Amino acid sequence: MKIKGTSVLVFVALVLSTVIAESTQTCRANLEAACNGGSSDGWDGEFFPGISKIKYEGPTSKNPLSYKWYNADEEILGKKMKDWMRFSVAFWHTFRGTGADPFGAPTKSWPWEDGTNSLTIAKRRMRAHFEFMNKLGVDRWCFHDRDIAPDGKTLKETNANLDAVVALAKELQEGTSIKPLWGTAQLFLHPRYMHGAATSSEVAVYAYAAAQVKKAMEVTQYLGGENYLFWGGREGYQSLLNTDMQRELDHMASFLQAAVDYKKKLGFKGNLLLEPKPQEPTKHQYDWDAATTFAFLQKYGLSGEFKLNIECNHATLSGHSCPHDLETARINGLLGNIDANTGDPQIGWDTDQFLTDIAEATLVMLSVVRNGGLAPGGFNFDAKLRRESTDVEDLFIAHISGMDTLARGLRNVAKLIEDGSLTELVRKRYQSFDTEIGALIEAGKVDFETLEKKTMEWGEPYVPSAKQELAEMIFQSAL
Ligand code: XUL
Ligand code: CO
Repeated sequence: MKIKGTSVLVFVALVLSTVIAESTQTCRANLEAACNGGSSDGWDGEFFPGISKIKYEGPTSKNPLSYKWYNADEEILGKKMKDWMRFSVAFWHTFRGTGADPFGAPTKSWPWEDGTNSLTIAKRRMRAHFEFMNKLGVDRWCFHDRDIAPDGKTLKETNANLDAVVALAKELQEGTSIKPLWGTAQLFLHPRYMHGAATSSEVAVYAYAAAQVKKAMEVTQYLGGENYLFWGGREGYQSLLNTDMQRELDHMASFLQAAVDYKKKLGFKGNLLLEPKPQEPTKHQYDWDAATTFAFLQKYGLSGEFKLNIECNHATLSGHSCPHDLETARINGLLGNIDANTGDPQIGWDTDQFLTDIAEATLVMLSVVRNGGLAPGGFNFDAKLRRESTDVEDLFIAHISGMDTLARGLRNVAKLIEDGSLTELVRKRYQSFDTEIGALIEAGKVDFETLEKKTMEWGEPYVPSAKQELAEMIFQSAL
C-alpha cells in the first residue's frame, strides 16, 4: 500500500513535471506574457505577430522573411554554417535604437515601448528580444549593462535593476541554446564619463567604472556569456593641451590588469576582448586600430590576456580596410570577434550599417576561415536600421540580409579554396624564398655580407609581375 502510494505520488510528480516542462517549452517557444508571470509587464501575446520562424528557402526565394544563403546546419569547409558564423544580435541597436540623430527626434515607435526607460519596459523589451532571437534562429546576443536595465539613483539601486532584468534573461535562456556572445559595461553615455572612464582625470570616476565593470563581468558570467568586451568609448582625448597622455595610458593599463585579475578571481573562462576604434566620440581614441592596440598590450604585458573585436566600420574610420585590420589581428593571434557592419563611403563617421557588400563579406570570411573560425567569439551585428526604416519587420529584414551576405561570403571562400588558383598565385609570388637562401633569410640567419656576395654573383634580379588583375579576376569570378 505504502509502496503503491509512493509510486502513485512519484507518477503524479512525474506527470506534473512533464506538464510543467512541456508548458515551459511552449512558453519559451511562444514567449507569451502568460508564461512570464502573466502580464506583469503589461504586454500579452507576441511582440512580432505575423512573423514566424525564419527558414532557409534558398537563393531563388523571393520571400524577404527567409534565408537565401544562410542554412544553419549545412556543412561548408568541414563545419556547419552556424558554427562558422556564431551570429549574435546587438541588444542596443535592435532594442534601444530610436532613430534619433543629432538633428532629429526618434523615428521608431515600437509597439512594446511606452517612451520610458522603466524597469517594467526593460523586462518587456527583454521578452521581445528573446522572441526576436527565437524567430530569427540566432542563439547569441550582446549587451551593455545600461542597455538592458535602467540606472537607479545609486549604484546599489542600479545594480538591483540590472539583477532583475538579468534574472528574467536567465529564465528566458533556460531550455534554449541562447546565451550572450559578450557582455560589456557602458562607460560612455553617463555625464560622469565625459573625460573617459579608465582614463578619466578623476579618480572617483575611475573607481566607479571599475565597480561597473566588476558587476557587468559578474552578470555576463552568470548568463553563460562566452566573452567580455571593452570598447573604450571615451578612452582618448579632445586636446593634447590639457591631457597627460602617458598617465592616461598607464591608468588604462592598470584598469585592464585589474579586469584580468577579477576575471581570474571569478573563474570566468571566456575571452576578454578589446574593440579598437580611432575616434568618435573623442578626437583620438587610444585603441586606434588593431596594430596600435597590439602595441599597447605588449607594452603593458597584457598580450596573452586579450583578443580583439574588430569592427569593420571602425577599421575604415582608422584609414584601413576591414580585411586589413582582420588580418593584422589574425596574424598576431588576436582575432577574437567581429562586429559585423559597414560604413558609408560618403559619410565620414560610424554609420553602423548592416553589411551587404558580397565582395567585402568574402574577404571578411577569408580571414575567419584562415583563423579556423572565431570561437569562442563570433559575429555581433553592431548595426542598426536607418533612421527612415520604421517597420518592425525591418528589424528582421536587416538581420536576414546581413546574415545572408556573410553566409554568401563563406560560400565564396569555399569556392576560392576549392579552385585553388588564388592560393597558387600567392604561393608562386613568393617562391623565390622557397630556396635554401630564402629559408635561411626567413630564419633570420643571413647577414648583409653574405647577401652582398650573392648579389655580386646573381647580378640584376629578375622581377616578375605581381598579377594583381589576375588575382582580382579569380576573386570576382568566385562571387
Ligand atoms: C561603438 C561600438 C560599441 C561597441 C560596444 O562604436 O562599436 O557599440 O561595440 O560598446
Ligand atoms: Co562595436
